[in-house]
Amino acid sequence: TPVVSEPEVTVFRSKLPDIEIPRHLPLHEYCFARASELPDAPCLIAAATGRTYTYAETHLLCRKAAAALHGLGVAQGDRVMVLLHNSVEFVLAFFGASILGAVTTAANPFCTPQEIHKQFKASGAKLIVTQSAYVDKLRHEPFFPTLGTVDLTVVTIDDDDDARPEEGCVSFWDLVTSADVGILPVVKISPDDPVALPFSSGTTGLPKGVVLTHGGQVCGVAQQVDGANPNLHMRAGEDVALCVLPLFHIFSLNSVLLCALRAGAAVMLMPRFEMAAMLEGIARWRVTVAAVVPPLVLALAKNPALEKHDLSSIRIVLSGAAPLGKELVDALRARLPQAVFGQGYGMTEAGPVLSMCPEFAKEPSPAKPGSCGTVVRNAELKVVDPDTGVSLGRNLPGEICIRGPQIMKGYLNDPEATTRTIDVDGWLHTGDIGYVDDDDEVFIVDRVKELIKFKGFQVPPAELEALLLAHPSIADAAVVPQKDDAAGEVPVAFVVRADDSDIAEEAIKEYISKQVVFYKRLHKVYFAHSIPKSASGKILRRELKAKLAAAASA
Ligand code: 4UV
Repeated sequence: TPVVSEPEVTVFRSKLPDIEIPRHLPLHEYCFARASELPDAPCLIAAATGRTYTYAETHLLCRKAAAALHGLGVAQGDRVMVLLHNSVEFVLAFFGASILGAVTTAANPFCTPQEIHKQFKASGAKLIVTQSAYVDKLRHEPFFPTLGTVDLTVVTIDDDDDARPEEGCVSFWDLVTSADVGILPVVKISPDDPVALPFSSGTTGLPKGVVLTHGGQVCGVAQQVDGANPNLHMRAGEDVALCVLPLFHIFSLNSVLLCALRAGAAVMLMPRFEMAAMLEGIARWRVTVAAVVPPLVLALAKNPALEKHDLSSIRIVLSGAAPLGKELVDALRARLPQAVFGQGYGMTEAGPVLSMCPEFAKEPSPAKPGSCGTVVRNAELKVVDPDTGVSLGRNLPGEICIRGPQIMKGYLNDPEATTRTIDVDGWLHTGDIGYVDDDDEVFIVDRVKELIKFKGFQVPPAELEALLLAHPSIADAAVVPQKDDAAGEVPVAFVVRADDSDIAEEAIKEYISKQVVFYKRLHKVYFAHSIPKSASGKILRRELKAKLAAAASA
């Protein structure tokens, strides 16, 4: 019989040996596995109130939150929407849902009612945990006409005896304080059951629900912090992780919260980025591991207030979500000489981490400036020619693909988008262009997917294009990234006016601003006679980007 030979594939793997991963454990059991060993160690530090919660307290409160959600009718498989800034309540709601076998879909509370409603609808959530300041968004006609009815339960976290819950809402703490964990139902959770549903546009189109499972997240965390030589070394009872990046994004949820808990470290929760409070918090609680995005590195490198605070506790600065320039690292390194700087490379769909700086390992090995580290353990990475799909060897840039037990199960209710992203052999195609060098280090050089990243936040062009096309004065439109020193990239639009229209740039920007969260706002509108498209009608984004680049260098 003829031998069918597989096409040659160069697979890159971690230099560290694979590890044993307890994939069978539900995520909450896996993350709190050490709670009984470390009952009195700090687990959560709420920077806003100064309160610290031990592992024993946090674990009990998570179970109480589960009982509270159960009392509100949340059952296995249900979706719970969390519309919160980083807070103790975010953590309790997330694990409370997990304990019940329910799924958390978190969103940025700064989103508009329209954006929140889209995710709420798409996820099929019936309950939203939020704070009273955002309840008005959930009353906003025509998106949310049903507040307080059977269709939607709204739980608010910030009411106390002085401020009773908003009308139509129930109080999180009333329910949690009085909850009886004895009523918790016995649920059987399998590794393939979903636990988190972040939204991401992936390589193309509109935001989609990314189904992350218990088993997948256990693997994604284990690849970073488990084993004899963890890639991201955090010490139980000693390390304190800075949690200022938003937990509704996968970087912070997975690599900060879940990893720190699994390791037995403490998590200092900051509700939002505010320089003075962050520096005070770092000094007061002796933060050791700081997860950041490049704009935060820039802000830190430039801020004179840094000198006034004792930041000597920081030993790891992990940057991710967007490219980090070498000059920027050098500028901050001068001010934090004791710290190790490096990058992680993640993508929501990838579970999320593809590669991590090896200098963060328990037994560190060196990494070059600009590298995104080496591929995580128990996973395979390959680089393919984006046009032919042919696997490429070292030092040749192509599309990065990842395979392993940590990647998403797929997009929610979207098998077509799923098969476009994860191929039949199980490879997830990232839409990122990069290469692997002679020392197994990953370098990202470009992005072929549509996605725009403003300070690490996702801006899906298709979403803005759909809004633009809905405007009667606009005949056609395309949105592409423009380079920006502070934000990395900003979205700009090319617009073809309708025949009889003289609509101005400001009017278009305002029309978009009213409908989207701040980081999706258009920074510039260029009027054009037509939008370049392929024969099949796809926008030729490369041409538009080239136009911008040519204009910038002229
Ligand atoms: O889907 P997403 O918004 O996901 C992220 C996740 C980043 C993480 C997660 C865990 C970590 O430990 C960590 O260090 C980073 O951003 O956007 C995915 C896209 O963002 C770009 C790239 O285009 C991804 O496909 N991106 C992410 N990290 C980097 C990056 C990086 N280090 N350098 C350049 N681009």
